[in-house]
Amino acid sequence: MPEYRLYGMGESGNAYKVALMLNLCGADWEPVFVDFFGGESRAAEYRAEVNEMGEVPVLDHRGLRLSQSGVILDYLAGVVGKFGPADVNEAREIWRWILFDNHKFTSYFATLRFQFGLQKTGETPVTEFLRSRALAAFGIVEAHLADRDFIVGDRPTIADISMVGYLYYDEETGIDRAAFPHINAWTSRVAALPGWAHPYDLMKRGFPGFRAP
Ligand SMILES: N[C@@H](CCC(=O)N[C@@H](CS)C(=O)NCC(=O)O)C(=O)O
Repeated sequence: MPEYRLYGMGESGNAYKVALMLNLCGADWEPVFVDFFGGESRAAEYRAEVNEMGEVPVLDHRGLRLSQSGVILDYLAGVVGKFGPADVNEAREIWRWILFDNHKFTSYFATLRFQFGLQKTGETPVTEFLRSRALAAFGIVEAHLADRDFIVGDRPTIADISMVGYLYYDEETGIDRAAFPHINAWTSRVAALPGWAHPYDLMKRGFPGFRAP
């Protein structure tokens, strides 16, 4: 059995953050497909046996079960010795950006993409609100990246791996991504790292209507 097992599915950018980290580190891992769209992660059994929070991703490392992508990335950086902070100041900065990512950069954009791009709700007051909040977060990251290659320091860290999690999907969100050249250059820099792969090449998709290529 591989050393690491990752519970998730291809559509989950949060699971992709961990899958990408594992791949960039050259870790021995396998995905464990969670039928999120079929309700598996909302079932009592999943909450009792896999994650009481009812979420993916969950990483199993030799029987240790971890959830929350930021915590998992921090754990892996420590265990593998890659993409972590060089000192306590960097560690604090990395957490500052991971928290911003979880609260704003990922969450508004991911929820917008889920409703608008996957569920195809069409425009609603909710999608309008989510897009305005996502655009505000994009603006902050765009400004941060105007004069730097990576989020913290001068090399890729788990802050980058967390924050790019939803940026390689191409489902419609109604956001003009061309308006964010610094973000686009940064995602290309991360995509050039050895071991990078697209989320749909790392984990099986589960959304209804998906047909295997
Ligand atoms: N902050 C969490 C967010 C995880 C999360 O929201 N995962 C989604 C799938 S991308 C999920 O499982 N949602 C289930 C729910 O909210 O009920 C992380 O970074 O791991």
